[in-house]
Amino acid sequence: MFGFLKKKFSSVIESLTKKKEEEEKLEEKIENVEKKIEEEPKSAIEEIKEIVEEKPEIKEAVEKELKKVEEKRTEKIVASPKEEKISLFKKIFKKISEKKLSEEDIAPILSELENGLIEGDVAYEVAEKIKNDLTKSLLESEVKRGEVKKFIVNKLSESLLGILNVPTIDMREGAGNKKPYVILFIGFNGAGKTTTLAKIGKWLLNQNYSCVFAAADTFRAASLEQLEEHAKRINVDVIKHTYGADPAAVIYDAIEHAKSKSINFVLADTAGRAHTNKDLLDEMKKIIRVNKPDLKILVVDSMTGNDAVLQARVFNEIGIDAVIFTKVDVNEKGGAILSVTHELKKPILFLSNGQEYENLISFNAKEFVDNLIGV
Ligand SMILES: Nc1nc2c(ncn2[C@@H]2O[C@H](COP(=O)(O)OP(=O)(O)O)[C@@H](O)[C@H]2O)c(=O)[nH]1
Ligand SMILES: [Mg+2]
Repeated sequence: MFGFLKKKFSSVIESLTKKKEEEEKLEEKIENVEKKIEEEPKSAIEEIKEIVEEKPEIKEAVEKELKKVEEKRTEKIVASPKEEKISLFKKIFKKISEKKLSEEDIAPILSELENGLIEGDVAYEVAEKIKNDLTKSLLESEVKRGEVKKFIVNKLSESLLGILNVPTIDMREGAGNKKPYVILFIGFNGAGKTTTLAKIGKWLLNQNYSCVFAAADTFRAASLEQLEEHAKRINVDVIKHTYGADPAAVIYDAIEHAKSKSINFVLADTAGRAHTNKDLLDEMKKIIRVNKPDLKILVVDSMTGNDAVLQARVFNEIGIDAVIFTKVDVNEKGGAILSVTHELKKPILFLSNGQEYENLISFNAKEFVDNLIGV
């Protein structure tokens, strides 16, 4: 699951850690030299020379300054008070310190991160946001010695959680206040609506809630039979009309049925045909107008890639309350999850990771992020 993004994150974390550690080492060396100037100016000069050996980009400038210092003769330096010594070396330290981690140093690594994210199906603006967040933290924050990797992992985690931490919704709480609690499953063809609906039905039954299915995908061939098969297997009622019937009326009947039998949940399947979005959306609007569902869940195939954001936008015209991503078991990338949540700002309720009823993971943003960045 999400192996591609995991690999990208881990390689970027390693590279950035290395860069930051180099910066740390340099800082340490500068501190040491500063301390030595008073007691052992000669060896301090030698150490400065060593430092600049590793920094070809500042070598010439520093050596020029060093020459000026040496021209004042080492004896004089030795004899002069501390302040004077430090001021003699001031320009040198400034030159060396200027070469702390700069935007230029980390730009290639962060571009690698951004490209990796985009390749991993993260939308461009989201990848850009993650990159900018990290750049800012790396350039602005003080990092404790030896805690570089932890720092980078935390910053990356903060940025991802900033996208994913959206107040969640618990349908079981909702059902405590309203009977029946009506859930609409919305999404493109093949996204996994019917399968996910059945899984949630089973998940609710396991917790002693009762459900009825509404077969409101009256469009797709075999859709009624598919839902009936699930209903039979887990032993719930299914309310259906014929193919071509008005889906709003099917759901209406299912709600009446639930009321008469005091059933907790109506789980309504819908058609995901996409040949004209307008037809589909008009049909959805009618379903919503007539039945006033309590929860509208968008089911998204996590493999959809960049198109996922477009899908989310199309369906959000009717107002989406929450999202479920399917097929994460076969998804190496996973970026659509970040992009769609960034777009909709709606909670992810579950991840679906297979075709069995129990393949349903309650979504936890922190766990998801920890898994992605290898905590
Ligand atoms: N591997 C995998 N397949 C899934 C998952 N969810 C659904 N599917 C499969 O995807 C296909 C389409 O699912 P379906 O529920 O009919 O989609 P719908 O058109 O949105 O109702 C079916 O073959 C499902 O078995 C999942 O989480 N993992
Ligand atoms: Mg279906």
